[in-house]
Amino acid sequence: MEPFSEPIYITRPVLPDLDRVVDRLRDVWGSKCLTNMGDQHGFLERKLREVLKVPGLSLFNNGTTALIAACKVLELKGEVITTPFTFPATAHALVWNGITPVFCDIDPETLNIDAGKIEDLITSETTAILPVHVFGTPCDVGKIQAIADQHGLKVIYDAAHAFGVEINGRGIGTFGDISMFSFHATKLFHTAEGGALTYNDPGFRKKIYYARNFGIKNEEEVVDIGVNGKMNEIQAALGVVVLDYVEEEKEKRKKLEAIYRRCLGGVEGVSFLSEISGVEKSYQYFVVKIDEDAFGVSRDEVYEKLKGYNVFTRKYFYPLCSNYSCYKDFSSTGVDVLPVANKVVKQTLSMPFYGGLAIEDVEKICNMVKLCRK
Ligand code: T4K
Repeated sequence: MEPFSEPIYITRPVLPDLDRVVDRLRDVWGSKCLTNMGDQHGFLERKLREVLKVPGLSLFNNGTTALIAACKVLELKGEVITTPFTFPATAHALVWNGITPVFCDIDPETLNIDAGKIEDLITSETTAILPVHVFGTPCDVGKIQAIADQHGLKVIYDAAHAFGVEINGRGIGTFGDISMFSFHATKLFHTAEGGALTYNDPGFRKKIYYARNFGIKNEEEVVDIGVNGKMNEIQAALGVVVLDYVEEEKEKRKKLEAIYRRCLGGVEGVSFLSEISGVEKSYQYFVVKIDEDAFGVSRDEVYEKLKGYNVFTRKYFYPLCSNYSCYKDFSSTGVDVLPVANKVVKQTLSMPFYGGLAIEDVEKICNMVKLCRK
């Protein structure tokens, strides 16, 4: 089969009509305010509160800074239980706060933290649970909250992939104490770089404000040790325009997902992630699992062979955080204590998935996957 003439990546950013972005930037120029919580910032915060169905939302310059700030606001210390199957930012945010990440194994169907294994990891040092809604699939929020309540722990969700996810009509950002969203260029909704924290408790708004703005209260008072986590007006203006394209992008992705499911559904050794009833999905990623024994070739071979066809998939989230050189000496990182994560991370492959792909492109990619078999 002929390779694609142009490289196909796992994603391409939603790029709105440039004239519309320029129009919005004219407003920014007119205001002479480029950052420090101007009109675009305020407008985007209000819009996102509605779209995400959350009572409280504070914008940040990226998701990682937002997560670091959330740990500070919740005054976490000691140990926090999290997942090894995630992007480095999740665990790093803890260590930047002087906290020890304790890695918990994952559920093989959802790839999220296995809520049934959390309690065994709780010690007198544990202050919180930091689960990730991996690839936008919601965690077992009910069970996680029950554990947190019983042991007096905080819950921060890394919802970087979960834009627009709802459980029975409830915004995903309303679960736990605080949730973090990423608005990086690779996300369904983006501001080039950006992020947000969402929360139910209105008391967090001021604390988060200080955490992202040097702790400045007024010209003469600095009341907390904050960072510079502010989203600027150009990012916010871009976000306001991108937001208008999200539903259309989601519809396109829904159609592409249906093609993947139809073309790869019956293929032995290829499986998809579990779907949960009552969940409005994010359509952020489309991930397959390759079982080497049943499929005949490994995930790594599929990844390499697809490159030969000019298709650049990603092995998210390989390697596991627990296997990074900076974490491998932590006590919770052994392969024996994280058997599911260490197995699954060799099987998952994030496929090209963005509205700019044609249905024929996805059909061709699926045929290429089938041709990878020996
Ligand atoms: N928690 C979780 C669970 C996360 O997944 C992330 C970020 C975070 C926290 C932290 O949030 P942020 O601080 O980033 O807001 C990308 C993203 O940079 C990262 O935001 C994301 N997760 C992660 C899963 O993916 P890379 O290193 O894999 O990206 P990169 O540059 O290789 O891009 C992937 C593909 O996208 C490229 O092959 C081509 C395409 N692309 C990328 C960019 C940046 C474009 O077409 N245009 C672009 O501008 O991390």
